[in-house]
Amino acid sequence: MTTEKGFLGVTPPISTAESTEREKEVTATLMEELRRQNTFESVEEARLSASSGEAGDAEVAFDFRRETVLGRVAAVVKKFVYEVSLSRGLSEAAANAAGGKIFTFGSYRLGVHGPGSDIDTLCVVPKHVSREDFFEKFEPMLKELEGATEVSGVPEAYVPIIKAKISGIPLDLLMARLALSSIPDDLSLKDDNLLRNLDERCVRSLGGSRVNDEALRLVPNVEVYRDSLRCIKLWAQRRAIYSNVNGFLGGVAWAILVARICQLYPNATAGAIVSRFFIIMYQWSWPQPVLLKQIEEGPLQVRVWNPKLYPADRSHRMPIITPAYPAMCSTHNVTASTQMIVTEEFKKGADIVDKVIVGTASWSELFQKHDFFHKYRYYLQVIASTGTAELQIKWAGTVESRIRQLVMKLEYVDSLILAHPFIKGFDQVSHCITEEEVRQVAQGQISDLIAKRTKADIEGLDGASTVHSTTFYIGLLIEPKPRASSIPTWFPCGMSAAHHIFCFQVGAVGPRRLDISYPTTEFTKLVKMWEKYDEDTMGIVVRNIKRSCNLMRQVIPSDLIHFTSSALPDYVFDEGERQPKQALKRPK
Ligand code: 3AT
Ligand code: MN
Ligand code: MN
Repeated sequence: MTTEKGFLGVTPPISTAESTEREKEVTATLMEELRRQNTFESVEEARLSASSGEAGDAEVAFDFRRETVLGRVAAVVKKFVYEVSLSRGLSEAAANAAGGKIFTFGSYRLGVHGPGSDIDTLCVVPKHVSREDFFEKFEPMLKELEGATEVSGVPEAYVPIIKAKISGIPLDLLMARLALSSIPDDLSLKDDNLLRNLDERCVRSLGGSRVNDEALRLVPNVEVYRDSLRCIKLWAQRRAIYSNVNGFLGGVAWAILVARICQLYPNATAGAIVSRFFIIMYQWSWPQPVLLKQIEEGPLQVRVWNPKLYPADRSHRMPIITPAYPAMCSTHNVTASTQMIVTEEFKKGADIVDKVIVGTASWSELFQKHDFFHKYRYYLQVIASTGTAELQIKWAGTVESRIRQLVMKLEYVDSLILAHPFIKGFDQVSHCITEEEVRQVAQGQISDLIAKRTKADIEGLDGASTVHSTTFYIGLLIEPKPRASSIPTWFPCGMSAAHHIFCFQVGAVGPRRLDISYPTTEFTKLVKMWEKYDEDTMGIVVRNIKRSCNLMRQVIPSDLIHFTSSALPDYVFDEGERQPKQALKRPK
């Protein structure tokens, strides 16, 4: 796509040069590595041209299985609109003309999906079809579809959604009802005026699709963009910094960042884009925002991101702004800690890519697994528990969405440099035979005995129950002691069982406390304010934990250990990841 200015983006490119021979070479080795890493779905996915009306869409990764499923879903949407139209008294002809169309978004739309990806699908319906119809009529129709399994709607979500699996392929289905009497097959969602007079949920549902389409329109070369984004997504996942909810960057933010680098180097190959990506992002002068185009005003009475106007927007540390109206910040959740962590990863990435270019490192180094569970001496565990799988999803999700509040509170604690949230929780199901065991599990103390017990073992036993727990981790980086000391570390000096308060004390330098009882109690209060919180069925515990026990045993006289100290459990490590030395020393 050409523009009046002759370039895409808010500034002219940094360089319009073609990539060098070396950059072309590393692009080839990068693609090999991405294939080796299994980021592509299948061989079939090798790009076959498919024409489509939308600009920036000349090439689409074509995937026969997914396209077949989408074709069937599109037919159900049309049938659904037709039937609702008839029931509203429309004539046969009008009902037929009412249309209905699906749009994809997310990784599938961008052409960067992997074997496990879902298809994010937006169903667009005319004005006489309601959101209730979507859940009351469309959802059952979907369930009837051959090969459909696990169809379940969440109508009360912020973005209402139906999750489904059809012929083994997961789909996330959203719905938008436009103020039009019919939805023609050639409808485009580009026009901002389509958003007029819509329900907010519809505007939100349209958002993902409009943002992806804009990104594809705003990059100079879609194929280079896809390859580069595939690389950056894999890198961010491996480095455990791919997560919007935990204060890192989510898929939308990564997609925008890579698009911006593509704009700055319109003729570069993917290998060159990736190498520029790290150095530019490492040096970016935040909070200057990353924009793919100038922020536009539009027809709605909705807030557009504007740090001059809104203090909340001014507080965004790494603003990465969505390109479709209404412009929003995709990185609202970033905190001081996560910004530091992401910046450090940019630096590490830049160093590796430099070496790749000069030939002293291979791409596989870029995709090495994070070292979160080796990096810190102390960790917080946040344990959410309930008695059923269904309730657990909601409760754990609620707790997870509040974890960044805990991180922000921890950031205020003196001598805590960094609070590093891990990007995912760990789920466990424990079969308990006594109340005491239930209490232990809720406290994160799952003995080998409990861990080994199966459902069958507790069947029919009086007082037995199953506990579902999800444990989240926050790594704590504590300021080094003011004076050098041979006694290596902080150690726990106490814990109040009632409030899960704990503090640390420095050995040689004399009592200096790291008191994090305030942030942790505030946090538990906050999560309990959830409107569906029920103290009889939902547990929340925060406790501290050490990377490993033996470390502590070497330095702390036994009479100073006031509570059963715990080390990181084995399940956070991949097989063979834990240092064999440590594993051997761990007490049985
Ligand atoms: P995968 O390849 O599917 O893992 P993706 O980038 O497609 O990667 P998702 O399917 O999770 O990731 O999300 C696709 C888009 O859906 C991104 C965002 O616009 C929207 N989205 C994701 N999660 C939520 C959510 N919780 N609420 C609202 N929108 C969401
Ligand atoms: Mn997806
Ligand atoms: Mn999805």
